[in-house]
Amino acid sequence: MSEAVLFEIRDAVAIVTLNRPDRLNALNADIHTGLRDAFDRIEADDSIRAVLLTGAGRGFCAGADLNQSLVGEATQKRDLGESLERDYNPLIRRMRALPKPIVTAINGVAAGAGMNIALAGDVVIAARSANFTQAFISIGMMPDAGGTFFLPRLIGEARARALAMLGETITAEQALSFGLVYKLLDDATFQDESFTLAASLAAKPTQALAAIKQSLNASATNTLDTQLDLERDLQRQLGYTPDFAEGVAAFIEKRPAKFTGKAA
Ligand code: T3D
Repeated sequence: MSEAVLFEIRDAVAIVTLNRPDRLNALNADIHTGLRDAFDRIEADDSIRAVLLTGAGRGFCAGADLNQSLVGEATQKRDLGESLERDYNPLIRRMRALPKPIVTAINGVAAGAGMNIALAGDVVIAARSANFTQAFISIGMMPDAGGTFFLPRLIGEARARALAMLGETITAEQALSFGLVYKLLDDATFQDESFTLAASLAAKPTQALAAIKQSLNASATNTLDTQLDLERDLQRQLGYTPDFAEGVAAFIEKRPAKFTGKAA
């Protein structure tokens, strides 16, 4: 595993930490390799039931590393699509398709693709001191890493277009009021509370979380009819899981449920 991404498993949570704090965790080849390795492990290990993705130091992620990935090419034509195809698009696809919940914990600045990777999470939380910018326009680019998909769906066309075109920085409070993040946590307790939230997801019925994720992903493009059919099919599968039986039994017996996350 690359040093640029730290990986730890605790209480069924995979904690993935972008770890280039002096560069605000800007994405270079080492980080992309580390993320690929991390998701390989997360996908393969059934004991991992939730993911916490965060950043070391005062940044979450400043987007592509302008010194390494994009440097020295100002006078040359550059195929930016190549790195999207190789690194960014597979990452976003894997995050959305993963049948386990991902908490993106935005501990500090989230810029460019760093902001959009954060938005690809299932539960997006931020420290009160965090800030956000679709920085792309400042260097003659457009939002990538799913930004043009997530932004209008999360915050509507008007705000999406303005954020993308103006490239302004918004505060965590603004991000909350726009609906970009689920909640803000105090800086002092951010790390601990982020983990507690991820651990609470890891203790929930994993198959049901996977079904929620699959159905909400699909609802972006489905008709109501198709979505109703999908809900029927997924709910049918959930009815056969041990966690459904456990949840109902625990309710009747007036005790806390103990979910295993196992499939039917
Ligand atoms: O081929 C491809 O890869 C295509 C894909 C592209 C996807 C993208 O993400 S494009 C967008 C790239 N990101 C940016 O344009 C953001 C650039 N950074 C900034 O605008 C600012 O640094 C921030 C708004 C993120 C934070 O500002 P601030 O004032 O809090 O911090 P700072 O002083 O600017 O940065 C601290 C250090 O991090 C500084 O280094 P130094 O001076 O202490 O040695 C700075 O150079 C470095 N840093 C920040 N962002 C990047 C970076 N180094 C490399 N790449 C960065 N993106």
